[in-house]
Amino acid sequence: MSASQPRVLILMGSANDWELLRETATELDRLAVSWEAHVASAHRSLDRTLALVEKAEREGVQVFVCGAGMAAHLAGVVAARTVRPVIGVPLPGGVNGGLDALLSTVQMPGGVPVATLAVGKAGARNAAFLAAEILALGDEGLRARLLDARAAQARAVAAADEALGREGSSA
Ligand code: RP5
Repeated sequence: MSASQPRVLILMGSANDWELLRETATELDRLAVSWEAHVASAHRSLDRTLALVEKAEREGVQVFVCGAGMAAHLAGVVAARTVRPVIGVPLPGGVNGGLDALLSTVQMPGGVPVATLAVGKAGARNAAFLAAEILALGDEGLRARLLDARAAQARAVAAADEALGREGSSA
């Protein structure tokens, strides 16, 4: 949990999901966005999950990130309870490397959206960036930090190309 009042609530269907959802927390820390994380299963602890969402709303959480595997309905039930943005991260471990979780998360009925990202680590990292982009609509400092992060990515690609150096040519 980060120190100040959380702006992002990270929910995961199982403690075992923290290995990947930690990526979200790490990127939020890099962007100086406060967060809090909880284990909250859609199927095994529905009432507690909904109570966590309501409490988070009262306390000012602005974006929800929900990661789950298999029959991944966590993001969907959270979206059913709130009109704040819900970002879904399908996790691998089930059928076809997480295809089950992807479809369970993305196939929401019209009117109850879940912004569904890639399966696994890339999705978990992008959940932080997308949450930050939403928050940055009203936060110029955060927008500047996002632009810095993009510039750092571009520098890293250029550095990787340079490191490839002579191996990158038959000459
Ligand atoms: C989902 O089922 C969880 O999100 C997890 O990814 C998957 C397996 O749960 P555990 O057996 O690890 O508790 O609800």
